[in-house]
Amino acid sequence: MLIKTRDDGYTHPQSSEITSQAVYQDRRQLMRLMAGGAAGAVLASWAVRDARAQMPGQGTKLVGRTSAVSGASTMDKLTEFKDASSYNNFYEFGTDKSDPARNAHTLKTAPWTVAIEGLVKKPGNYTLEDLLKLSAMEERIYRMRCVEGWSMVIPWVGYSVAELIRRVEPLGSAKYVEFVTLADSKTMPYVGSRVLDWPYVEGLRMDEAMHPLTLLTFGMYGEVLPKQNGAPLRLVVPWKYGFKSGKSLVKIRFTDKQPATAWSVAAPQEYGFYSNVNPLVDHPRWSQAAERRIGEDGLFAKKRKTLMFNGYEPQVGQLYAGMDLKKYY
Ligand SMILES: Nc1nc2c(c(=O)[nH]1)N[C@H]1C(S)=C(S)[C@@H](COP(=O)(O)O)O[C@H]1N2
Ligand SMILES: [Mo]
Repeated sequence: MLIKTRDDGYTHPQSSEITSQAVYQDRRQLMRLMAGGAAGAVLASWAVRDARAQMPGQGTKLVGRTSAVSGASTMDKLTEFKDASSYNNFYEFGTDKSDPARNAHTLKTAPWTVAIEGLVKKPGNYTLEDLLKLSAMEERIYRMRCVEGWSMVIPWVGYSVAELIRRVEPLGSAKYVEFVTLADSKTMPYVGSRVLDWPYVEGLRMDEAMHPLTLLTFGMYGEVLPKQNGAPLRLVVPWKYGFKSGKSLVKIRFTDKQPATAWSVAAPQEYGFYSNVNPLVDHPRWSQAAERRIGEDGLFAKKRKTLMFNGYEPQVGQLYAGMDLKKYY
């Protein structure tokens, strides 16, 4: 196992700066679960790091387990935790970038179960505890490129969703995977609003879901996910626009038909099923050739060029060999 100490000056945030007391209790509970899981060593060190980060004045450096998945990490400078946890899209909690951080405290993340349904040999309800123990956690530093033209670089913690998919044994007839997220109007103030059809649904072709880069994500910056980032578990698909990465997942369904996904239903001419990051295919209302890196580029700073498949072309390009990406946007 490779251990890497960060040398870019990144300092772990004090947990008191980012969590209220109630959230903090939840978090401790989860940390205990994680430390007791099958992935003992990695998770224990994660818990220790978390504990160290809570001591005032330690300036703890983040130590991460480098991902075993080829191409899973980038050398780009990390986005500050405070930016990654305060500038969000999570429409269930409001459409303003600052709404999720302000409103998501009402989300109840325990107990939590994920239903596995459809064309699969082992359907059923899997608890968060089951899922935490299912495979070893890795830290992967991925770029996140939002379709609106901004990007971040975030150290996510999780494992390839392929690990889960293999365990539940999809049938040969399963061609797509649908990811359904929580829609609880009691705790999510914008569920019921007409911006989108709820629940927020996303989907991937089976081979995309099975790709090792596709991360079932439980944490970021060495801690469990903040609620505004999709606690207690979400998907991160780094070569696709951010909206493909559904937050607060409650159902994973295997199907033989391409799922009707939230944004492609709301505005089909603007958002397709594939939504691969592609600087050569513009959004009908704006160019996708460049992006602004949150926290790094000032308002008047030059944007950076957007990379094909968000820079993951060597890993995922083959999935789309021969496809017309202007047609399958
Ligand atoms: N359930 C749900 N998941 C969601 C969204 C949402 O509105 N609801 N927004 C998406 C969009 S548009 C983006 S860019 C990413 C943002 O993830 P982040 O806030 O963790 O950076 O989450 C995606 N996942
Ligand atoms: Mo987005």
